[in-house]
Amino acid sequence: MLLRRLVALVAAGILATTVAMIWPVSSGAATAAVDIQDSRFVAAAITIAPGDTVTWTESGRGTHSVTADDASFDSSPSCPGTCLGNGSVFSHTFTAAGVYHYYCHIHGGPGGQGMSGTVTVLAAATTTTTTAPTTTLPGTSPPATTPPTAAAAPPAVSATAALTG
Ligand SMILES: [Cu+2]
Repeated sequence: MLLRRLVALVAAGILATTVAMIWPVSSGAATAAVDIQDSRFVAAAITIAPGDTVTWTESGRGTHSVTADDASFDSSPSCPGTCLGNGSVFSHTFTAAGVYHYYCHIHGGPGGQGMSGTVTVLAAATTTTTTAPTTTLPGTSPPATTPPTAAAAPPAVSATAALTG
């Protein structure tokens, strides 16, 4: 009986662990994908939540870079020279809200020139909460809640009385 319950608990634990391992989205952070083509980013403008990771995958034949206007990230600081080639993947996690402009060292420039894109990171509080309207009917104010009175302490039993009784 007890053994069967224990086995069930262990089985449930293993199942939960397995699900957590093959299902890594449980943390809440998401991944957005941008395709690096010749010579543009697709989609050029994306919107994500704080903590999300953007993954750029090069599918073109030329070489490119993913370089932030404010230098907060750069896939290829020494590009031209060493750049992203076909099949290369670059990813960056955005934690702070804001609009991040980026460009390709070879085919673009800061300020949205040529091959460029934007990542918009929304403010942290993006969960929409629907507040139900509070209607107060006249004359139906709820009775003032009185805190429950503390239960009377049980009379102390005198040890001597018990002994002499
Ligand atoms: Cu490029």
